[in-house]
Amino acid sequence: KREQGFTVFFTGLSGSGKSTIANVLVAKLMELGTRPVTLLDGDLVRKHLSSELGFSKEHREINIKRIGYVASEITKNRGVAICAPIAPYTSTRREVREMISQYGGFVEVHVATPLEVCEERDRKGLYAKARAGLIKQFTGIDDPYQAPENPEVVVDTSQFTADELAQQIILHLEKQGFI
Ligand code: GGZ
Repeated sequence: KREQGFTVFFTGLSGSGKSTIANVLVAKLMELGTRPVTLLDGDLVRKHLSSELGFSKEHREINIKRIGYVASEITKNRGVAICAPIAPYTSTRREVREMISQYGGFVEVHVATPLEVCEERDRKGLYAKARAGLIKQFTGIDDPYQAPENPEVVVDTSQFTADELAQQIILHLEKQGFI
């Protein structure tokens, strides 16, 4: 297992805190300084890698498979990939898991912030727009989110800070011998 690459794959609703926790995790892993760490955040992937895609089931699947492919290449080369898309479909997440597991570790992290909390925060105003019908196929409103059944880690953003949650993930990675 030593020196194996690995992927931490966050999944959760828009506004659940995926990016915030992922960014703290990246900083902590970089501090350890052992291996290169690559962040594949939902926003940036959509801008640079999936700019032609929308939010239909088909397009979300293509988007997640692209992220999975890049993460699998990083993992294969013994790097660390941190992915933070919504990834609402169980079957797509399973495919990504299978693709990556053949090369190294795969740690699925469910950022389990309830819809009501994400909507209440609504930091980008997207939920209000979705409720008003201005954004269609919005995850949790008029599009599905299939919660993972057996994620390696579930994080609870109502009880802990992003720093504490990133630390919980670090602990899991240590226990598994990835770091
Ligand atoms: C969900 C949407 C949508 C719809 C735009 N549904 O909070 P954000 O703004 O910054 O993150 C969300 C991001 C989701 O892109 P992903 O690539 O992570 O989604 S997926 O994994 O399903 O491919 C949100 C914004 O894009 N956004 N329209 N209809 N989120």
